[in-house]
Amino acid sequence: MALTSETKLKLFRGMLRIRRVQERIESEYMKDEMKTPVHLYIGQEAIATAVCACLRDDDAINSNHRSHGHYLAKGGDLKAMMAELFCKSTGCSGGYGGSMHLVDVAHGNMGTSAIVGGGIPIGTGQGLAFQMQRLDRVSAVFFGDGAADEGTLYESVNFAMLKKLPVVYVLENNGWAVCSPTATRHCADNVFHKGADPELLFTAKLDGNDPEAVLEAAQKAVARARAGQGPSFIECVTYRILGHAGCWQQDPKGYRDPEEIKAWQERCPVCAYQRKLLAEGVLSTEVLAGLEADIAAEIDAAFEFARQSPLPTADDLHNHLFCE
Ligand SMILES: Cc1ncc(C[n+]2csc(CCOP(=O)(O)OP(=O)(O)O)c2C)c(N)n1
Repeated sequence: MALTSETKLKLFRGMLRIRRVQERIESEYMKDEMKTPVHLYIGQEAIATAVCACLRDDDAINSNHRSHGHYLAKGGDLKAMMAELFCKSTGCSGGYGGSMHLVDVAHGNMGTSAIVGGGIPIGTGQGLAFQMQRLDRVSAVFFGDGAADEGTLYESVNFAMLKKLPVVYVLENNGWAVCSPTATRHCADNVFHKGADPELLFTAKLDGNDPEAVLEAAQKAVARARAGQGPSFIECVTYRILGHAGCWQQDPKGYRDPEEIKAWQERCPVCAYQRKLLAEGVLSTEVLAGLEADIAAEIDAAFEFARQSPLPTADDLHNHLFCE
C-alpha cells in the first residue's frame, strides 16, 4: 500500500531527530561531562524509526547497548535521556544506568542491557507474558549481528515458534561487532532465512537504510504477531558509520577500510530519504528548515536540562540494592 505524505514525513522527522541528537552527543563527548560510555546509532536511524512506527505505546521493546535510537523512536523523553547520559537524578534511570541502561516503561521500553544478546530472551519472555495474559500486545527485540552469534537467539526463536509468541526479532546487521566483521563470524545468511517454515516464522532480509522497506516488513510482522500467528525475524542490512563506542577520534584506525566507510556514508539513510522526499515534493526546503530548527531547540533544551539537573546524593547509593 502506498504510504501517505504524513507517514513519510513522520518517518523522516524521527530519523532526523535521532541523527541530530547523536551528532550533538558526539560533538560534546570529549568535554567529559557525560560520564558514560556511548554507542552511537548514526547510520541505523531508519530501523528503530520504522519498526517503532508500527508499534503502539503498550507494545514493548527490548534493546541493547546501542539504544538511543530505540529509546527515542519508542517515544522516550529526550530530556530524561540526556540527563541519564549526564548521570543526573532526573535521568530516565535515575542516573544509575547511563547510556547503556535506558528505560521508559510508560512507553513500553522495558530496558536496555550491555549484555550482548541479553535482551533477546527477555523480549521473548515479554511476548510469552502478553500471550498468557491474552493481550494483543507485541514485543519487539532489537539486536546486532554480534548478538546473533549467541546461542540465546536460537533458543529464543525456537521457543517463540513453538508457542506462536507475538515477538518481532529485529537483527540490525551493521557489518561489525567491535572490530570483527560479520563475514568472519557468519558462514552465510542467517540460518533463519533458510528453510524456516513461513507458517511458523516470517523472515525477511532487507535494506536497513530504507525506512519504507523496514516499515513494510515490520507492519507485516506486527500484524502477524497481533493476530496470534507467531514470531518474525527481520534482518536489516545497515552500517555503523562511527566507531564502536565514544566519538569519532576514539575509534582505533586501521581495522576498517576507509573506502568501506566512505561508501556507506554516501548511502546515509537520513540524507537519502531527505533527497527522496524533496524529489517527490513531500518535503520542501521550508519545511526542512522548520524541522531542523525545532529539533535543534529541543536538543539545546535537553542539554541545558541535563546540565542543570542535580546529581544523585550519597544517600541514593543505598537504593535499588538487592540483599538477602
Ligand atoms: C555477552 C557479552 N559478550 C561480549 C560483550 C562485549 N561487547 C560489547 S558490544 C559487543 C559487540 C556487539 O556487536 P553487535 O551485537 O553486532 O552490536 P553493535 O555494537 O554492532 O551494534 C561486544 C562483543 C558483552 N558486552 N557481552
